[in-house]
Amino acid sequence: MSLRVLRFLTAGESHGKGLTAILEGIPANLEISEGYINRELRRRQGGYGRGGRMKIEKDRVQITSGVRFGKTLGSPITLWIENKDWENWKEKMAVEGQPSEAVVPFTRPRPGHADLVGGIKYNQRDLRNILERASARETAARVAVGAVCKRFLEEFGIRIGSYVINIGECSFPIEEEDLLKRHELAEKSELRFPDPTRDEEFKKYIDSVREKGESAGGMFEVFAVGVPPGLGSHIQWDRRIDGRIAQAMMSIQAMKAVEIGLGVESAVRLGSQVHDEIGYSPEKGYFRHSNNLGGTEGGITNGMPLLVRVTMKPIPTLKNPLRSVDIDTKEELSAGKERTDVVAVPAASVVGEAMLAIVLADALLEKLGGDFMEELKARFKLYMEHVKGF
Ligand code: EPS
Repeated sequence: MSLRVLRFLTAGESHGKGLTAILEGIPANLEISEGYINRELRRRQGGYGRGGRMKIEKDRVQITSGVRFGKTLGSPITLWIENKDWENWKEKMAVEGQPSEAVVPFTRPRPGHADLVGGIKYNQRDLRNILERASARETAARVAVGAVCKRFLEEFGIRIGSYVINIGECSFPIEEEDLLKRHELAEKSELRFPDPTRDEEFKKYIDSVREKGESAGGMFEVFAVGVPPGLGSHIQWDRRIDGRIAQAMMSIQAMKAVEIGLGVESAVRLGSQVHDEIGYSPEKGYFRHSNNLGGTEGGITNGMPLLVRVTMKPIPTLKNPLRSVDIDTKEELSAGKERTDVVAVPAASVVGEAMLAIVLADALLEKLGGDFMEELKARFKLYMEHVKGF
C-alpha cells in the first residue's frame, strides 16, 4: 500500500447509481464544505474533447459522514456522487432480476481497455461487467477525496496545481516560469494549456482527431509548492516519496509514464547539469539554485516545488475501431464502440492534482502525527523552526 496513514476506497460503476468514497485518517477540526469539493469536481468535468457524458452529469458531492457543522470529526468521511446517467441505465445495470432482451452483452473487447483481460480474470462473458468499473468515471470519486486532502494541505501553506504540456501533436515551449501562474493560465484555457490564446488553434486539432474517429493522449504536469523538506524517507523502499507519487499517478486510468523533475532527460545530461546546487540565506534557509530533480532527493522532499510529469495514452474507445475478436464466436471483427471522450488530458491533470494531494496529505500526516488540526499545526510550527535553524 502506498498510503501509510490515510486510507481510502472508492466504489461505483460508470453507469450505476453513483460513486462512493470513504476516506479515513483526516484529523478532526478541519474546515470543509461540499461547495469546496464541488469546485474540484467541476474542474474535472471540463476540457475540450470530452464526449456526451459530461453534458449529462453535473457532479455534486454529498458528504454523508465524518463532518459536522462544517468541520471534520476525525471519523471516516463518506462522499457520494450521483450518476445522473443512471436514469438511462436502470434496466441495463439493474441490481436485481435477470437481464431483459434489451441488454446486449458487450463481447468485442477494445484493444487497450480492461475489457478482455478483465473478462478473463473475473470470468465475465458480458464485458460490460468489467468496463463499468474500469471506466475513468471512477476518477470523480478520487477528485472528491483529493479535494479534502487539498483543503488539509492548504492549512499548511501547500498549494497544488497542474497544466497540460501536450495533446497529441499540440505542444509549445512554456515561457511562464512561475508554477502557480502557469496553473492560473491553465484555468482559463479549455485545454488546460498554460496559454489560453492558443486554444482555438489546438481545438481545431482535436476536431480533426474526432473527425478521423480517433483519440489522442498527451502529457500534463502536476506540481506542489510550499512543500516542507522532510516528507517521505530514504530508509525504506516503500517510504520514498517519489515512489509513492509515481504509484499514485500510474494508478490513474490510461497513464503510461511518470517523471519527476527532468525525468527521462536526466539520462542524457552529465551530473553537474542535473543536480541542484545548494544555497542558504537567513530568510529562506536552505534552498536549491535549480530544481532539476523536481523537489525530491533520496526519496525525501527537499523544500523545492514538487514537479511531476505524467503521460496519458490515447483513450482506447475509437469511433473507427481497431481489430478485435468476438469472445463468443471467436470471429475477427472490429472492437465494440461506446460513447467516449476524444481527449481527456485536461481532466486527467485535475485527477493528477487529486492524487498528488492524497499522497502529500498522507506523507504530512506521517511526518506530524496527531488527531486534530490544532495539534498538527503546533507540531508543524515546531518542525519548521527546526528546519530553519538546522
Ligand atoms: C467518464 C465517464 C465515461 C467516459 C469516460 C470518463 O462516461 P461514458 O462511458 O458514459 O461516456 O466519458 O470514460 C472513459 C474514458 C473510459 O474509457 O471508460 C468520466 O466521468 O470522466
